[in-house]
Parts: sequence; C-alpha cells; structure tokens
Amino acid sequence: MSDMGNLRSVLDEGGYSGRRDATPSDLAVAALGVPLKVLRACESGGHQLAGNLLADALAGLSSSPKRLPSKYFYDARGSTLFERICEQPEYYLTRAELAIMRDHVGAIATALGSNVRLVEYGSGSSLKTRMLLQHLESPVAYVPVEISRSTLMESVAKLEHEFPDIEMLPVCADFTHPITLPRAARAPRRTVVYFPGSTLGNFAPSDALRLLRQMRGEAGQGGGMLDGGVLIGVDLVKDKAVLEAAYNDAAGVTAEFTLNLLSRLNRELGADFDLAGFRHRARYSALAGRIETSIVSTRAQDVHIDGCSFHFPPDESMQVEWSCKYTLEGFASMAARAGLRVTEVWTDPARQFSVEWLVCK
Ligand code: AVJ
Repeated sequence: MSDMGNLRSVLDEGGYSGRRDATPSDLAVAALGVPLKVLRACESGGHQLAGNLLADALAGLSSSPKRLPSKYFYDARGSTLFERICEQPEYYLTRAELAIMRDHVGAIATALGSNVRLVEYGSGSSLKTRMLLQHLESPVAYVPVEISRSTLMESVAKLEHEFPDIEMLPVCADFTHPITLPRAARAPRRTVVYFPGSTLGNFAPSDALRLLRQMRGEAGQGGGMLDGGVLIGVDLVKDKAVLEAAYNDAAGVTAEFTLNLLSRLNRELGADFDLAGFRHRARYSALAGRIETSIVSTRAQDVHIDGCSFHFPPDESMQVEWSCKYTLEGFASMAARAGLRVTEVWTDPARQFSVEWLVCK
C-alpha cells in the first residue's frame, strides 16, 4: 500500500473521535504526507493537555510538599533531551532493553503471535517498536499513544514509510486518562499493549496498578478475538551507586531535562521561574525501591503563575519524578493483582533490565 493509500483509508474511515469532512487544511496536510489522524487527534487533545498543565501546575505548587507531574517533561525539547539521556554512558536502561530486544526479538514475536493489533503507550522515538514490527508475523495495525505531538508525528511518518502494509493509527493523548482507541480496518487476532522503557516506574504503586488494569482491559476486549496481552519493559532493583549515576549523568543532561520542566512552565504558562535559582537532585530510596527526583530551590524566592504567587524557602524541594525499580517477584505480584500473569521474562546478561510478557488471567 502506498502512503496515499494509508491516508486514503484514514480519510475514508473518519477520525477515531467521530467522522468529519476533510477541510482544506487537512488536504494540504495530506499532500505533505503527514497522517491526518495525527493532526486531528492532536487538535482535540492539545487544548486539554494545555488546560491540564495549568491546573496541574497550580495544584502541585499549592500542595505540601510541592510537586509537579513528570508527564510534563515531554514537550519537544524534553523529548529531545530524553533521547540524549538514553545515550549517556551511565543511563544503562535503554542499552539493556535494546540488547534484550536484539537478542530475543524472535522469541518475543513468537510469544505475541500473528495478526496483532499493537497498541503502544508513550511511543517515544519507536526504535524498539521498529524491531518488533520487523519480526511480528503480519501485524494488523500500530496504535501509538503519545503525549508529545512532535515525537508522535515524526516517528509515525518514519514507520509509515518502512511498514506500508501496517495500518498506522496514531493518537496524540495522555494515556493516563481513559481513552477509546481506534480499531483497525482488518480484524486482528489479538491486541497487544506494548509499554517499553520502564515508563511504568514513573507511577506510584496505586497508579501503576490502575494503569496495568487499563492495559488489561484494552488487551482483553474480545469480540471473537483471542485474549491479548501486555509486553512491558521493567527496570530491576540493583546497586544504589549504579542507579544514582544513571539519574545524575556527568554531562548534566538529566539535570537539564529536569529543569526544562520549569522552562516549559515559563514558556507555556508565562511563569517566572529563575532557572539559576533551582537545581536537579536524584536519590535512590532503597526502602521505597525508587529513584526520587526533585527540583531544589537554592535560595528564598517567589514564583508567579497565572496571578498566583508561590514561595520557596532555601533548600525546599519539589517532587517531580519517581522511577520505581522492581524485583521480578514484586512485579509479578502487582501484575497478578491487575489480572495479568507473567508468562515469559527476558533479561540482559547482567540482569539489569527485563522485558516481560503478561497474558490475561
Ligand atoms: C522514560 C520514565 C523510563 O524514569 O528512567 C530518565 C525518565 N528521567 N532520566 C526513567 C527519566 C530521568 C525515564 N523513563
């Protein structure tokens, strides 16, 4: 199928949020070869995301201790910085997961089976997805759900070129909210939710459990289909020094990534954070089994957003990210509570990271 063929099918089918006629700007976009659904999904999701940013920032800065949600790291600049984090020598996660995919993608594809509708939460740059799509037997559709519009559009444009026979159904949305995902034109054998990169680690245990249940719901909805499953990347508990180095790289990219959250609030909400007055801090709590990342105020200062004023005493820290680490047993018991059974686990030789195949119980 050609690129225009893909666009045609998107046009014929209408958007996942309802049919509407193509406007002149849609047609201009179609001519450029950008999938229409990306633009349409982003248009509807975009306002909501911006609205949530203000509400979430005000609520987070008003709470005690102050906090900001880590999902807002990923604007265009944050997504670029995250890709640079993945290249840092201390950040072992990406390399370990890629090594697992490289060594075991054949077995992984066999476990998932043929004619899969592949849903991906937080699709990022889709490098690991490319390996998966190359090895799966006649996959039906790829449904990436990604909060960063620029990342989503770039990765789908590339994948569409490389996999012209796979229906591309990109959705620009926040996957932490319940969403109705588009169905494929051709009937799949099962739905597989792919959640790589240890993104689950960014959620508190109760939210992680809720998200696993949401994925189980997406994978389990039958209608004559086989029950599907969840393919997930899970980072494992390890030495504190290794973990802390991964989140405090020597080149300072992670610090820049963390502080970009404040730049984003300045850019998008007209806040007046002075970046010179804040620093990045990431520490491992062995008790909680997680890296806790904070932004620390280096002096007394006041910050203004949307007519509200927030005071920071010196050394006050603002919680911005958790990166939870799991033992294989701990993760399996959480999955079980979400109605999922771990049936296969692949790890890298150093057992730093795992890719796990969960099926509906
Ligand atoms: C993309 C969520 C897996 O927590 O390791 C990297 C994000 N933050 N360095 C992680 C992140 C700081 C990353 N995840």
